[in-house]
Amino acid sequence: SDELVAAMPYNSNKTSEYGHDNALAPPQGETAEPGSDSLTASTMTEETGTVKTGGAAEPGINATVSSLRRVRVDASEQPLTTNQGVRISDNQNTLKLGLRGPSLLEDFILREKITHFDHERIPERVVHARGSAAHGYFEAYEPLSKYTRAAPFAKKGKITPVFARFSTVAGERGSKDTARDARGFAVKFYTDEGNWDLVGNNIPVFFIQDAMKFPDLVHAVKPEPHHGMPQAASAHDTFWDFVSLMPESTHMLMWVMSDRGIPRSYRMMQGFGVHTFRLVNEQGESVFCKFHWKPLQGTHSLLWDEAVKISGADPDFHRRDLWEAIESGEFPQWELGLQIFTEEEAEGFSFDVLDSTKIVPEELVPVTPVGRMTLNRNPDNFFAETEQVAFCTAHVIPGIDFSNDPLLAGRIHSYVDTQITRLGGPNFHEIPINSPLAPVQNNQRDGMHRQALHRGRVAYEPNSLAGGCPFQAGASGFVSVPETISDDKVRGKPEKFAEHYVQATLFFDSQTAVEQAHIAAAFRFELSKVGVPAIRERMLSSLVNVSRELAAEVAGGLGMEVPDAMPKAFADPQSAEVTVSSALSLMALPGECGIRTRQIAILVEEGVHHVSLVALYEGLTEAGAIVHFVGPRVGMFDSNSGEKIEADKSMENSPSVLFDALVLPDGNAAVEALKGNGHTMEFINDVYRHCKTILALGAGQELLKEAGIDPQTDEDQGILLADSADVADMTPVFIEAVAAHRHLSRDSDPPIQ
Ligand code: HDD
Repeated sequence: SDELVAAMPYNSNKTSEYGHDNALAPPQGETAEPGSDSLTASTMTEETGTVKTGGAAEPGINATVSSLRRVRVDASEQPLTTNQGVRISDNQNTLKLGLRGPSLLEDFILREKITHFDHERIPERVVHARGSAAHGYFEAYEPLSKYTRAAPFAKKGKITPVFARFSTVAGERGSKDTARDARGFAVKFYTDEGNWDLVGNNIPVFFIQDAMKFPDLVHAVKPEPHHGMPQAASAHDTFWDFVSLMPESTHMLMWVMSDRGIPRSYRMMQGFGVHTFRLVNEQGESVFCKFHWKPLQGTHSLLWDEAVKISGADPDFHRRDLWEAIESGEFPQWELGLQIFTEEEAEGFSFDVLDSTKIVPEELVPVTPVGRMTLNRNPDNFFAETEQVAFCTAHVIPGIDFSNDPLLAGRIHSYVDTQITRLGGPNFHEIPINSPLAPVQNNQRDGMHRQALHRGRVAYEPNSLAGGCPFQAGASGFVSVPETISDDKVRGKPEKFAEHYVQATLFFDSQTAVEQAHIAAAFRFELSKVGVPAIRERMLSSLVNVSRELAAEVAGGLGMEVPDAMPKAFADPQSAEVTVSSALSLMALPGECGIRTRQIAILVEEGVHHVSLVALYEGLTEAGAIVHFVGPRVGMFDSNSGEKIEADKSMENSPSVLFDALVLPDGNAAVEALKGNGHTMEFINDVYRHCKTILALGAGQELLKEAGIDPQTDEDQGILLADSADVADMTPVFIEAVAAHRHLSRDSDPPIQ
């Protein structure tokens, strides 16, 4: 297989490419025990590979790479050609009659190039247009055969290749990453028994209960149709008009207005399948199930002021973060957990499990970890993979089935349908990123962009001319769970669907005080952008039903009185099993990642103290942080020892919102120069306001004072002072403070700094 790897085309710009010198690719054929730390260094092996897919994967090679290999293009040391493979001699000049004469129609080279260019764009996704994706694998902890025959859970340590795409919902393809929004969390499992897509969000509930309302919801949140504004924002009249008239949205509004609506990174958010699904075992017995992804990097969020500023400084903030982490070998991981419960248990719940605006509290049904996903390879080509990947909730495999959730039903239709416009026809399953590893044999034929060469004269079933093949798989195929239903044909909802507030209150009451304050501030911000007073008032009247304190806080922020509560559709609901759930607070999942991949800025100027900064740089880098020297400009600076320090970022090109922590350097001359630069104060002020850790070394403490921060009166653990000589002792203290993510005792509304 060494030869095989060597023969593979590779992208020389990618450090993590297989076959590349110094590649970060996993060692050949290594197998890791589930749960061991070396897991990140393993991919598919003969043993755990996909046996049913026309051969096991090559050792050390992720099977998705093999399936994409035939379409990878490597142009190194190759001549330019047309799409017909004809070599192009001149790529600069049109064919003309005379140097100053007219261009000739016969210039097929020009025409092919321009024509192709003219058709480069495809329609963007109608929602979730903005996204980023990566390859990886899922590894099962234990066989789950008691509950499901689904291939990925067939045996302990079994590995299934995946492709995961994260997205915002409302913004267009080129919009900013840090908008307040739900985030898509879609995972395609290339299983032995066909593709399974788990198309979820980072929020476990949805705005609406019935797919019938989806176009209305999306029309309301998208830019208003008359003037096309605002982009990637829910803070406008049509959205709040709609949701204030749809009290079933209230629970999800609480989540989106919480800090979960502005994650720090795609790597640091949870994922949820949202709907109740079914698991089905070999005997055809089924249980209900909810899917949860838990990031092993911890769950962390931005602050709103920070998110707004990042959207200007780096609209690709989340895309860059995911890409860079994977390129550097810091492979993000999520644990998959299941909430499993029976239909009988579900009947006893105070809420309806077919209602996607409700969670099943973890205190009622615990989450059982069943496996782990690792993303370890960036796509080769954004368009071919991230843009063309087609997730469909209808893509399930034997062992996974649907519940009767009416929102899910509409989705089962919508996703396949939308790809036909977006990807130009019914053969999108043949686009390499979408094609299953499991073999595809059926009698579907033709259509736009058909790739498969179906052989023989038979394209129907039953047949005798092809020996009856391909034949029906019977019990080894997908068999829907039988369900006896005798009822009226009706447009309506079950009774428990009419209760809209109990779980919104559960969510709010389960938050820490800081999180509650952020929720109130988010409602205030969003509603302050609403121009029609009646909409603000209606939304406030709905919030009264969630929490009078919340409604009062938001009303105060809008200069309004608290209105009367909105009449409830279901005045006397069954009492809830759970009234506070710590799992709903973001603070509940701190993660195990320390300061790995955290971005730390060390300010530099001419005359900066050399020894202390180099020591600190090394200590932090060793702990896995990404440390940048940030100057008034990029380039070389003379330190106090005469040695050079190179600034790879400038305060102009990288304001402090892009970093997780700040170091103010020692060195009198440097500090004097930094003091005179307006950018320095902005830099410090934002780090302070956003509750991040600041370490001031020696004379650098002057800069804190200059910025109006008095460390003596400030008791928070995120402002650290040290002499340059004490850097070695201070480094672990600093690391601990950065790992805390934020020092929220500093958080105030409005900000004091
Ligand atoms: Fe959806 C895309 C998640 C309800 C119709 N949806 C889309 C994506 C995600 C979700 C993550 C992007 C997939 C990707 O990365 O390509 N959607 C959800 C969740 C929902 C939900 C978690 C509620 C539980 N969606 C929903 C409904 C409908 C749709 C009710 C229609 C009836 N969603 C679509 C779509 C999209 C889509 C129009 C746009 C692009 C695409 O499918 O491929 O079909």
